[in-house]
Amino acid sequence: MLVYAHPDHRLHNPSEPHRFGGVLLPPAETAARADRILSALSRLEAVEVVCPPSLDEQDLLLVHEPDYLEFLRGAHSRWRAATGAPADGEAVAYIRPLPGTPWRSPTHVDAQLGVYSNDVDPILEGTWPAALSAAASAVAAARSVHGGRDAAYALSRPPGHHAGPATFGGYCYLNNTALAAAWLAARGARVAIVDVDTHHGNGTQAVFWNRGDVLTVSIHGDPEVHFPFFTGFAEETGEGEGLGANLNLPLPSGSGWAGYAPALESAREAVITFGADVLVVALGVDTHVTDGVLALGEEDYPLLGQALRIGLPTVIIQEGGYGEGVLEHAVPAVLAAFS
Ligand code: Q9C
Ligand code: ZN
Repeated sequence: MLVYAHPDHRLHNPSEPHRFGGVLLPPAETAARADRILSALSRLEAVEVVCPPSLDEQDLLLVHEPDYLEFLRGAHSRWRAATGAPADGEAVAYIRPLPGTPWRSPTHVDAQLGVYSNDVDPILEGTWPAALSAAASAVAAARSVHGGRDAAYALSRPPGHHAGPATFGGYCYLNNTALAAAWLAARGARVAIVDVDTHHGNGTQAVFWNRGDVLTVSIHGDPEVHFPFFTGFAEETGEGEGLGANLNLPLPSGSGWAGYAPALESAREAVITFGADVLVVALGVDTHVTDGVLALGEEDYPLLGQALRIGLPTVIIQEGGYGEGVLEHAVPAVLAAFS
């Protein structure tokens, strides 16, 4: 398996705890995650690890709004100038516009943090270069598959599938999966995305909501009770040209392989019916029982890897997965079974 990984991911390594449901928790999405995956992958045979070339930043416009990109790039230094915070400070939104009443686009960075995010994710001094490096891995993997490779894996972090055209959230800043798919679609490919992260790929859904040339499928824990809550329901099928090109397969909280396997089969059928000529997999392994949303076990990840072999050129992008021992086992298990 060809693996793209970039060391700049370490520039985004949040450390401030945040309160979730009344409990103060340390950040789950840290630099250690990618290091853990990479050392586990090096124990697989036939793994070739390559540092991707720098992204052509024009490619970001395939997915993201120019004002959002300008904000992400400059937010930390503007926040320091406005607040006197130190270089290692973590900029987090504390105020947001209210719906239902007119509001003016704010010029203050604290207010802009609340316009561009819907969560408590921080912007650090190194968030922008780290997010760029994750996107570079995703686009490099897409490029190599476009160039004739059967498959490539991007060890992208921070992850991407919760980032929308102009929003960050759920640990995601640039939508790596959407960038890989949009890059391929811009070259004429008919692209299917299958998102197997345990959370709905809301950012990816938003990016392609009106597009008929990219199918978005997401299998995830019931958003009635799990992040991202507001989207991920079966009735969301896309709009305009995109009507019918978005498929959500929410599963009851705590579903194991018995519930998961039929959803995967529906996803496979949708990809084939769509007539895709390339597949992009958003590979979150937070479906593991220890993450508290779905309840896959160690033995299920080889089955997942096999099910993702649809006979299409395939780009695999890392999304979530956090639990001790889970990343180390599940990511190599999926890639080995896929290969
Ligand atoms: N117990 C990805 O998997 N919720 N993002 C935190 C803490 C945020 C997940 C709740 C979940 C975001 C890429
Ligand atoms: Zn997730």
